[in-house]
Amino acid sequence: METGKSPRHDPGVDLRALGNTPQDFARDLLSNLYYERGTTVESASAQDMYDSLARTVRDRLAERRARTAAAHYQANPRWLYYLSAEYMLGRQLEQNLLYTGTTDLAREAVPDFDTTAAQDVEPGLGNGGLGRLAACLLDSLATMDLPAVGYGIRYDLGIFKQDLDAGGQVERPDDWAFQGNPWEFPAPDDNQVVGFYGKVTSVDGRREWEPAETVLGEPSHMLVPGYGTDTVNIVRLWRARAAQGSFDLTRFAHGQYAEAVADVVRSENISKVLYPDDSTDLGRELRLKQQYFLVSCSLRDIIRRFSFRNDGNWDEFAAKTTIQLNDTHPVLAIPELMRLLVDEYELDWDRAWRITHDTFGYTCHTLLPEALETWPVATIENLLPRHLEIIYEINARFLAEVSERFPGDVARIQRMSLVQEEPERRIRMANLAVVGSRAVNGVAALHSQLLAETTLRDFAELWPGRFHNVTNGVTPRRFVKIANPALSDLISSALGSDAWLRDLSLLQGLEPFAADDAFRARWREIKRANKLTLGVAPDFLTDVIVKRFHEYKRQLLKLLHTITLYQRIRAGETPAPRTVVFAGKAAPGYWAVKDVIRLINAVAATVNNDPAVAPYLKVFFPANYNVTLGQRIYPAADLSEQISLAGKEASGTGNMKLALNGAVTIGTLDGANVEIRDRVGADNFFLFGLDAAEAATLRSSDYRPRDYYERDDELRAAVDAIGDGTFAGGDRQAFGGVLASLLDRDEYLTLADFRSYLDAQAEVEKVWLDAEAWTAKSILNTARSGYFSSDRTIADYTRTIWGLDPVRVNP
Ligand code: GPV
Repeated sequence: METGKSPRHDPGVDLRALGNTPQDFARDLLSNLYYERGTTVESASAQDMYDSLARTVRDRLAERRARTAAAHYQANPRWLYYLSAEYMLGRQLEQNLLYTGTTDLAREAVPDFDTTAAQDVEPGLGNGGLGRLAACLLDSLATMDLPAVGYGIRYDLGIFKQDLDAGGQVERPDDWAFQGNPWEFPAPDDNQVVGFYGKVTSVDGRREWEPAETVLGEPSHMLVPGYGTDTVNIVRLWRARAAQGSFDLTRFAHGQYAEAVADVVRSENISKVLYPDDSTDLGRELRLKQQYFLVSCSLRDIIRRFSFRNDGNWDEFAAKTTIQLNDTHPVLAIPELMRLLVDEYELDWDRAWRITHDTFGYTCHTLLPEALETWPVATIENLLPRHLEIIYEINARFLAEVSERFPGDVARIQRMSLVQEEPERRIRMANLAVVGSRAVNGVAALHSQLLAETTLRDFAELWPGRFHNVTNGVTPRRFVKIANPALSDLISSALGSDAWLRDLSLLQGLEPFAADDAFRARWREIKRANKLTLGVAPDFLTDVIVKRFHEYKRQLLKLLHTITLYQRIRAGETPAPRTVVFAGKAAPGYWAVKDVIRLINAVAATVNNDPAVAPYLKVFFPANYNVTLGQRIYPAADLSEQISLAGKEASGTGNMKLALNGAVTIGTLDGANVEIRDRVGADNFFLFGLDAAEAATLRSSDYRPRDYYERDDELRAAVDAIGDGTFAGGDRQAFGGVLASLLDRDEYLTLADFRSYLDAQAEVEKVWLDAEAWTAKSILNTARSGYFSSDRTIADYTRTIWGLDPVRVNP
């Protein structure tokens, strides 16, 4: 048991008396309705019923959780702690019904099940791929019985909700827990005190930090059940609270109401809102406060848990504890652990450094320079003065090591230093992460290779053994079984069991069915039905590009193709009918792509209102792409667009979700696309575009997008249509920014890849018109994508980086 309180108390009753007969379930539901909500079946609102159902399901997991905690206490295992500023957990109800095997019981017991289930709100505590990956990894860790805790921040407001107003993105706050969150267990007694600002003094030869401000971190946890096992792990989320007594009664008495709560508000703002900037470094002080808040609370909690069975035995710490840093957001954990060990537990520096270094692993998720976090020295000095001293000390010792290996190589030392000098002094968080970790990994084979050759090259030369690849994966439970129940049933009946849900390599067994007419017909029927559920035409090719909006992801390239299709149809051509689905959010301040969203919707309005075009082309932009919407889109997709400029997308994970649902990919050799193509076969993947080396060469040469524009008539016509008011009621200025960015800069080589992309799309269309050939490719994509299960990802981490053993939970 890991709460630290009365570990071996055995209540002497069997809580599994939470039975699974329809009577048991109905009784527990009623009991929750009466005793937790204080209402009756007759007067229950949809929210009352939802909350009671959630508790009824949750209690079944809670009992497994108690057994898991007991097994973990018994085993005293090596633990994995996953530190992440983001988790995109997705809706909980359907998952937890599935994992407890109570779906049918719930449908029977709840009067209006669909209305009740529709109350379930997805906790959107992340931006995109990085946050969703964290959730998939937690799912797989539990499924594989590995002892792990996820640590994160319980933001009051998650990723904003996206509305479309006149085609443009409008952001609304996501007050996700407004009606309460029945999945969460508060643990206020496990709170931690976090310090900020203040000064450092020397006391008896030791450095002592006296913070000027303190905030409470109050944890709560959500359950993370494994599939097909009794293991239930937790994700522990911290919420900032003002210390008791922060309300200023004196000010209140003087009528200064806002001032009376100023301290409370200031403290609680730390976990108020998720920063909505994906893969860009914003550099706001509050963000640094969030990062330190997460790290400080989590490390103290980790030490508390360690001390419970291994008190004071610091030489065991790194053997019992491995902490994975999800990108650089939690990298202050490195100086914070040093501070705790040296200042608070009084270990000498070298011993503390050995422990720290042996404890951490760092996963990098990008190659984009603008995503590599740096913080001004002045900001850190003000907020975390002792941490800055520690970072300087780490740097001094590290640079001495570099000088010894590369004497006189001043340029190298400047590049590797944790401190950037120009144009202002800043701390390079990725460098700190690499120096302070035992293992560093990228998230796809190409990404890890490029990291070692470019972004982190100096470090890979110094410590080649520290660098690894762990290709991302996705959970097949949520993204196939729950998202696509009909396809899952077909797969299970073809394979003779549902064992594939815990061993996705078994999907290979589907390969022979690609040649089976009846199976192919059934496969197509399911795709058709899934399109109807999504609300798109069942016989059109469903062509999807769903992901965060970024220039490097090149939604504009897809749009240029769409405009060309429109112009061809207007000119009398009759291409294969297709629906182009765009979905995704843009960071609120990222105007370049907000204009792209506006342009897509302007094109959609023109295309969708043109009766001459209607039989051949539709453009669909459902608002507010999130996990829930993704679960509806992936099963309906025929074509998966993965068209980032090669060398820019670290991995991608939507590509995997789509392939597993039978979408065929059109893509560049970027991120995990490379591995998808290797596995599904070049014949079952539509490749186009520059590769990473070619793209880098072209970008560093005198690239002139206008040359491509002038040489290609269709490209010119499509670009001209953006600038001549075709999609803006004649207003030539409406999309001037987009036009200029394409013709003057085209940073992501959209025009250079346009013709190659259109050629590949022509190939797509040819194959699509042969429904049998297309379906065979679709089936083979599913059959050969078992590698992209996050269970395999976890097996790789466990083997190459974490060295964890499973702990089985007694039934
Ligand atoms: I750095 N990623 C993200 O979602 N947010 C970030 O802040 C950063 C990276 C993404 C990458 O862009 C994807 O290529 C990758 O698949 C995903 O992280 C998970 O590794």
